[in-house]
Amino acid sequence: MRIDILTILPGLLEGPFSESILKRAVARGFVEIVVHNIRDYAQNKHKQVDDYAFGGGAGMVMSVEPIHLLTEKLKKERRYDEIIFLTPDGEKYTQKLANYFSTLGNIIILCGHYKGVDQRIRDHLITREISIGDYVLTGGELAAAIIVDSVVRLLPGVLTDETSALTDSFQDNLLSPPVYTRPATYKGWKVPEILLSGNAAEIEKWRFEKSLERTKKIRPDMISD
Ligand code: 6GU
Repeated sequence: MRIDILTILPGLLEGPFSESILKRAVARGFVEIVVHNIRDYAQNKHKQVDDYAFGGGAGMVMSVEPIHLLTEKLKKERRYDEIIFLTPDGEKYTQKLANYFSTLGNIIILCGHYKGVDQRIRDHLITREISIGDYVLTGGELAAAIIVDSVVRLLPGVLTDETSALTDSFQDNLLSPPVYTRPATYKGWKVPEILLSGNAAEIEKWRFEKSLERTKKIRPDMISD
């Protein structure tokens, strides 16, 4: 899979893909992540990538031209399955979308900023508009890191324990059960006896009950919806 990220703040995306599982996924060639600075495609001498909104109003708007030049260049090099715009007024991001994105070959992610982007970008270049939740970020970069993380860990071979993505919260529509590791007692805080019993069937049953209990309490909407 190849992911091209278009941003005016490439520095914000230097960290997230340089550690741990994502770093290894890149090093092993499971995914190629390319961050592009939109400013490199500005055609004016001040490298300006935004401008005042027609009709007035507060806030700058990201201009069509540099983003169009960049997407056209990329589209000449390969076919893209989706060109995603990250924006608080997009479709809500879920595990279902992460699963879908993980099946694709090449995607472009455009990080929004300021008051938004010129609507003509959304109308003519973008295939999907995504929000990661009902709150407002200063820009789409951190949302891009979240989406890339959630997608890349699903690529076959990326997780060392191949089954671990299958037991995720949300993958089976229940939150995960509590987990424990050694020591069995820490300053009087005990691990539930059942987990030390070696009875696999009973442990499985206990985990399911705990998942259900947690979900009913914290996310009843996940059960009743
Ligand atoms: Cl994708 N972008 C911004 N700027 N804010 C958000 C968001 C995205 N998702 C939730 N809030």
